[in-house]
Amino acid sequence: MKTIEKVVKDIQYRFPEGFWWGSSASAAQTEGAADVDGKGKNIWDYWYEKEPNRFFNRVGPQTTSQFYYRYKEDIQLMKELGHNSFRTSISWSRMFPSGKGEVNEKAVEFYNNVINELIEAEIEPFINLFHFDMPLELQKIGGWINREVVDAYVEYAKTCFRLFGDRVKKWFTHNEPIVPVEGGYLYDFHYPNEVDFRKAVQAGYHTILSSARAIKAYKELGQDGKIGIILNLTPSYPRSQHPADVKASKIADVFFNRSFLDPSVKGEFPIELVEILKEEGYMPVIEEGDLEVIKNNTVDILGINYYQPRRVKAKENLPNPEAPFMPERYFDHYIMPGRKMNPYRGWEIYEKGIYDILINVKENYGNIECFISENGMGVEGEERFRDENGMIQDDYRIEFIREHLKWVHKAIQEGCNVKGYHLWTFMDNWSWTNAYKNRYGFVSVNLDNNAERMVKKSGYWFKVVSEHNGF
Ligand code: BGP
Repeated sequence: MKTIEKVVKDIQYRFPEGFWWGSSASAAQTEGAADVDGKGKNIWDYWYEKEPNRFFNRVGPQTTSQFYYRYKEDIQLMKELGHNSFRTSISWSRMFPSGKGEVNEKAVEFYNNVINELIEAEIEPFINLFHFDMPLELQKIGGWINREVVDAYVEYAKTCFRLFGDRVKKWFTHNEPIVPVEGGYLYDFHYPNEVDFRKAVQAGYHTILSSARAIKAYKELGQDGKIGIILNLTPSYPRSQHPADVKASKIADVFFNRSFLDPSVKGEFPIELVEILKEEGYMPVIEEGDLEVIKNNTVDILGINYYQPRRVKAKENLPNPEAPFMPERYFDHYIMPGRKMNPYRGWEIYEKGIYDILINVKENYGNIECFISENGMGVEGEERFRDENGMIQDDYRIEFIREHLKWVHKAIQEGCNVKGYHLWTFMDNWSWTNAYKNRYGFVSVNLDNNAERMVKKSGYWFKVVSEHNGF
C-alpha cells in the first residue's frame, strides 16, 4: 500500500484544524426495512411496486444496505475509517407513516439510537430532513405542488428539531431540492413522472418556501445549532466566449443553480429567472407573506454536492413550439471534445469545477460557511477489482478524491470558508433508478444478502488522510 505510506511521510496538502472528514448517505438508500415497524410507503416504494422495470435489474428499495439493523457495526466502521462527521437523512415516512399525524415511536427510537451511537463514536451527526423520499400519502394529494404538504413538512421538521435537536447541531432542510423537480416534473426519472413545467415551478417554489419555514421554526424553537441546505451546484461553462454561448450558460446557471442558491443564501430569487417565468407565463402561485418568510430565513450553512460540470452552447435550432416547455428552450447541452469521463455513470470529471463553485460562493454569496457534502465516483462491476485478499483496489476513486481535494485546498488557501469534505458515500448503496448499478462507497456490501461489509482501498486511504488532516 504505497499510497498510504506516502501520505504519512510527506503531507503536501494540509487542511485546517477540525476539518470535517466523513461521508454522506440517505435514509431510503441505506436503511432497508421499508415496510418494517410501521414505516409508511414513500414514492419509491410505490413506484417500484408499480413499475419495477424502471429500476436497474429490477431492484427496489425494500432492503437496501440494512442500516436499520446494522447501524451499530456501520458506525464502528466509520469510526475506524477516521470519520469525524457523517450525514444521513431522516425518513419522513418512517417518522410519519402517512406524512402527518401521530409520530411513529419506533422511528423515534431508531433515530435516537443512530444519533447516540454516532456521538458515542465521536462522529458528529449532520441530519437532513428530505432526500427525494416524499411520503406516498402526501404525493397522492400532489406532493410539493400542494401547499398543505409544505405545512406537513414544517410539522415534521419541528418534531425532529424537538426530539433530536439537543444532540444534532447541524441540520439540513433538503438535499438537492431541484432533483425531485427535474425528475418528477420535467425529465421523467422520479415519480410522478410528469412533464409539466408549470408544476415543476410550483414544486420548486414550495420546496424553497418549506425550507425557509423550517429555518424559521428552528430559530423560533430557540435551537442552538446551525441549519442549512444541501444543493447540487453544477457550474455552467459556455462552449466559447461567443456572446451567444455565454448568454446560454448564464441562463442555464439561473435555472439550475441560482434558482435555489439565491433564495437559500440571499433570500431572493434571481431577477433573470423571474423575468423568464413572467414572460413565458409560468410564475408560481405565491401567497401574501411568503416572500417575506423567504427573505428573513436564509441558511446558516451551505452543503455543496458536486459531481460534474454542465457545458452549454447557444441553441442550434429553433425549438418545436408544440413541445413541452423546458429550460433547454434557452440553451443546448454541449459535449466538449476530449472531456474526461466516468463512463459508468456517464458524467464528465472536471476537478476544477469544485474550486469554481467555492470561489463563486466566496465572491457572490458572502463567503457563507460551506462544505463539500457530496462528491464521488460511481463505478460499475467493482467486483473485478478485488485482490486475492478480497479488497477492492479502487485506485481510480483515490485519484478522484485526491484531485478534487487539491482544488478544495487551493480554495481554502484563497480564503474560501469551506469546512469539510464528505464523500458520497460510506458504503455501496441503492441509487434510485440506477439501483445497485454503480458503486460509490468506501466500503463494499455483499449484495446477495445486503450483509457483510468490506473496506475498499479508498477507505483505508481516507482514514490516513483524515488522521493526518491532509495528504
Ligand atoms: C446525488 C444524490 C445521491 C446519490 C448521488 C449519486 O444526486 O444526492 O442520493 O444518489 O447523487 O448519483 P446516482 O445515484 O444517480 O448515481
